[in-house]
Amino acid sequence: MRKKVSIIGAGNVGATLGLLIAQSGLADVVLFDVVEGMPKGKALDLLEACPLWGSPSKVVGTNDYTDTEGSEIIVITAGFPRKPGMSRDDLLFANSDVVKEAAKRTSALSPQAKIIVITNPMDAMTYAAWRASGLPQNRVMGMGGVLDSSRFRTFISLELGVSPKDVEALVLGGHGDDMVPLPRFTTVKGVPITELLDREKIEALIERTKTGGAEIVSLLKQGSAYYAPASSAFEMVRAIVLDEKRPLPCSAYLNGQYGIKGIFVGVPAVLGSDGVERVLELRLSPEEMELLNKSARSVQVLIEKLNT
Ligand code: TXD
Repeated sequence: MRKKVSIIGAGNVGATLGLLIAQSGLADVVLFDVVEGMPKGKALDLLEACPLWGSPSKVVGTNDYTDTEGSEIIVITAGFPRKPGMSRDDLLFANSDVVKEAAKRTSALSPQAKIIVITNPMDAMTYAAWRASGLPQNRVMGMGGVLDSSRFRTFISLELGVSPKDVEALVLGGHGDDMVPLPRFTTVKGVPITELLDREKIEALIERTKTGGAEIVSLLKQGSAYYAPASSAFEMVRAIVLDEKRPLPCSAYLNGQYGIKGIFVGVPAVLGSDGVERVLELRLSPEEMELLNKSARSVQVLIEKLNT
């Protein structure tokens, strides 16, 4: 039987992820949103494209959580964007209510599911989803590192004039301003970029990666990036549905790895049918470790706010 992936929040990221899944025929798709009609309209539109893609996927749009029952994966993209006059903290609490409700309702209907959280501030929202779902830690994770690494890969490929396919990059830490791109673990066909680019150039590419989301927001004027974010989530969904055991950077629960305990933060993790099957511990330099710890502390501060 084809697996079912339910996407909570059928906005830009959610609907684009729905398109990628339906187009590939990887799984059936449920698009859930609180806005009436909209998820049904988008789902019908996608379903009507399936004959053209030769895809067997079923696509359903709904305002009713019961339609998500029996999902293999729940992807949470639901939430509010920041509005004028709204602080980051306001957004934190507004979105955590949305994410907690989504995690609680869906996990009750799909107790075997894996949850992938996309809603910002993502690492803290992943923690909130885990707590609300009652699922084991390995079955809840956040999407951030795949996207940040893809942005880093893009900028390196543009700089060197090589295919982005042959650029591998690693970005760790929280999905925020202090994310940690790691040049030592970033390679072009196996050659570390530290051998190919000077320090200044690498610093500039790192800076562009860190502000990659904001660069797009300022160009779009309304809303934020969604093609690359949805494609990044698709990579994680595929790794789980196909049990690929792919090492992908994602927000995973740490229980002492990297000296961090009790929070979700971006690290390389092996994704397969059990969700986060293993966290890979790299031997970081003291400088890299300090950057990761700083980033983890920012996530910790948000989680403490949620817990008070
Ligand atoms: O790397 C990453 N993790 C990110 C995160 C990359 C890109 C976007 N990132 C965040 O994902 C972004 O800051 C947002 O918090 C989410 C979703 O972004 P998107 O661009 O898709 O936002 P939209 O288009 O506003 O969609 C949000 C949808 C919208 O249709 C709302 O009606 C719906 O969420 N929504 C809800 N759905 C279900 N249940 C509830 N309660 C709800 N509230 C709003």
